Amino acid sequence: MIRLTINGRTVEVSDGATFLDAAREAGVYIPTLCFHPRLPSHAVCRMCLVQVAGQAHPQPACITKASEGDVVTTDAEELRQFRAMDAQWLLARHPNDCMHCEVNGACRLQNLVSENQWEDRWEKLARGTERHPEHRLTDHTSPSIWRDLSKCVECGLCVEACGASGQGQYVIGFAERGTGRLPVTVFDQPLANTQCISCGQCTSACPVGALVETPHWHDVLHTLDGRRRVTAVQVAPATRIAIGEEFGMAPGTVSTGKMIHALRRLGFDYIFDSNFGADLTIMEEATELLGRLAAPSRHRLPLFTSCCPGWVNWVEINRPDLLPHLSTAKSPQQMHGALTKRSAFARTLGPGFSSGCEEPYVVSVMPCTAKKDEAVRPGMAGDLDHAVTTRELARMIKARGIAFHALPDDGAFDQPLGASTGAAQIFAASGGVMEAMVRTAAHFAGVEESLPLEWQPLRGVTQGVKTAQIPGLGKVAICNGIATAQRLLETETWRDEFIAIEVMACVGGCLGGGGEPKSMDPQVLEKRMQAVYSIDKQAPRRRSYENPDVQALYAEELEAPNSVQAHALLHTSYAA
Ligand code: HC1
Ligand code: SF4
Repeated sequence: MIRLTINGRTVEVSDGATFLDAAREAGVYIPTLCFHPRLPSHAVCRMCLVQVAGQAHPQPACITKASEGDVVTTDAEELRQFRAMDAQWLLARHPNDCMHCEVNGACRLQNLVSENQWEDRWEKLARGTERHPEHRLTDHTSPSIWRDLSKCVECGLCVEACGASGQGQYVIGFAERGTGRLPVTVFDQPLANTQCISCGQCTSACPVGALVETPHWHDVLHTLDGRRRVTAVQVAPATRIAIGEEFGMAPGTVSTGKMIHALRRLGFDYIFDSNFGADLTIMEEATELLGRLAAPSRHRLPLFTSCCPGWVNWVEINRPDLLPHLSTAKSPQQMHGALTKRSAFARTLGPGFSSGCEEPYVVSVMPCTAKKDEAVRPGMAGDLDHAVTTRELARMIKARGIAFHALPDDGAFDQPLGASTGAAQIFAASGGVMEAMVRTAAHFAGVEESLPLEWQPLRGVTQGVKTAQIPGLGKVAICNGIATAQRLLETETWRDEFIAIEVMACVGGCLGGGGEPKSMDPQVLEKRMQAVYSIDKQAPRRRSYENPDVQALYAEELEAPNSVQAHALLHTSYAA
């Protein structure tokens, strides 16, 4: 351990801790902009400069390691001057349009300006205009991600999140020097023309509004305000355990009931649960797995899960030879949307769900930016109208002045498209789709009695491959993050070793998705994951085949998993 003093307070930290770590331990606030707890720091913003006794120049607290006996000052007038000068440089090149910015109220630069009363330092200068004319700074070509590089603060967090420290996709990298330096795509192409998989991890890392999810929440509010059709919303399993963070609640707080009340106040007629779709996905996917295991040829094994659209995008872009391995089952979002819009099952809900010219207006709330892309992809476009992120839902709630924290936590989903099991809830965590599938596949294969319900080796947020041997079925693998999947697919053994592989593009699974609240808590993924498994633990039913409304859907309309009727509504195809 190391003992040092910060602003007169003595604090003990472990070897290797930075001054920023030590300050947090001592309860001392140091401003930061380019720092992110889960990505490497490059100390480019200089907001965290501190004075260390005996050193001639201030040091960046985010990368400078503490030493025994250090005496550190964080709030000297000289440091305030340095920070103000750096902020002036950033602000001079930043557009003065906070009121219209997608991250207004959630921007770390805006917060710094407000905390330090730097508003008068906002004298606009042109930004690299010779090298980057205005039309090259904004890019709205992707269905999932918008870029506005005029807002970029050059922190480099998007480059890290997309590249070596995160997704391993290297879609974004720095180009140029000096005032022209910007994180651009390869050959400065619009995002839609690149190998971007739409995962949104760059938007999660961006501290400002340079990278955001393609915003659809304005359209949703507009439609709700002028409502002429029945409106329905479905909510992903990962949203209910994170939406509270947008309203100051601790990571891992389950706020399902408050969220449902908020959606009703926004004006939705029906609040459904994507978890119903997740149970249905398991019925289809488990049946598909057993069918492939029984087939004479192994050429479609191992089966790859297909509910993560970032992963599906990656396969289509990078390894079209693997497309036959993907489950043809649509994701829960798409299954649920297709059912809400086009099934006889939903029509029993009444007028507005009727077939013919009027379909209900259907929205999904997802922790994921790639779900926007999935909602418009060929073969599935039309299953729903808009996919918004958890962050966008928070913006809608704030825009309508709904006091989220004051809402009662007893809201309930509408039925029958709102019933679900614990197996559906664990979809939100890396390993959860596989664990849910094992629970039902084991039942279908007649080996359930001898197997545990919970599979601890498949759980956890640690990056890497998790595996388990399932007696009576075979060995399964989980790739926690797209970079892990890439590494597994480079091995020789994956084809023969596993019967099924789950891939979630984002580390942690959907609970770490690119549309979840941005968090500076280093433990945020663990806390959200605990919340997911606690919901499963308390659920009265924990296996997808036990969902009574899923059973009713098969009995009344679809006959059986993988039937012709099920294929027409619930399955899709892929293209290179
Ligand atoms: Fe997911 Fe899924 S779990 S993909 O992780 O299969 O986004 O939460 O909604 O569709 O149910 C995301 C989460 C989500 C789908 C389900
Ligand atoms: Fe990279 Fe994902 Fe951002 Fe695309 S969405 S640029 S793949 S981090």
